Amino acid sequence: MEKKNSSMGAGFSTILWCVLAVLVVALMGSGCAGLMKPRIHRVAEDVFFVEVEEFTLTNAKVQELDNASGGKVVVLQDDTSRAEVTVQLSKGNYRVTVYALGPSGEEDAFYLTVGEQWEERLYPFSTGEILPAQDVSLTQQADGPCKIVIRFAEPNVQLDRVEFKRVP
Ligand SMILES: [Ca+2]
Repeated sequence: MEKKNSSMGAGFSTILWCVLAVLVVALMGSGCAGLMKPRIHRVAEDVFFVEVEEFTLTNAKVQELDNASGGKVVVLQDDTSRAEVTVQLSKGNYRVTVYALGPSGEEDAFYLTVGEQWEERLYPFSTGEILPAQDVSLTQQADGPCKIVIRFAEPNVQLDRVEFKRVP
């Protein structure tokens, strides 16, 4: 009887340890995804950018590119691909601009969602070099997080960086 109890106890504590281990791994995993802050590259008092290669990437490839900011760009592979990041913004108005290289007119479009706003289909102003796409206006209602999501629209688009410019 005593023996049975102690083996049950051992089994129970083993289960507890397993549950604990799973929880720790899950928490660490979500912590890395949720709390990891992108590096902010400030270029002026009211302008900074984040590298797309430092976003959380799903089904996307990081490539080296000499002229790119940080020497790297991201290529989304297909409809399931996305690049997302959460930045902390002070309350205010911003223009958000994605810099990207589209090899051709059929390989330059992507979808951008800024905060709670509608998703927009964008593309750089021209092809063959890293150029800004149309900027998106954002009003950040309070100091806090703003999520940026870039999704696949056309193949081979090379996404370099996302710039935030504070505007009046
Ligand atoms: Ca880059």
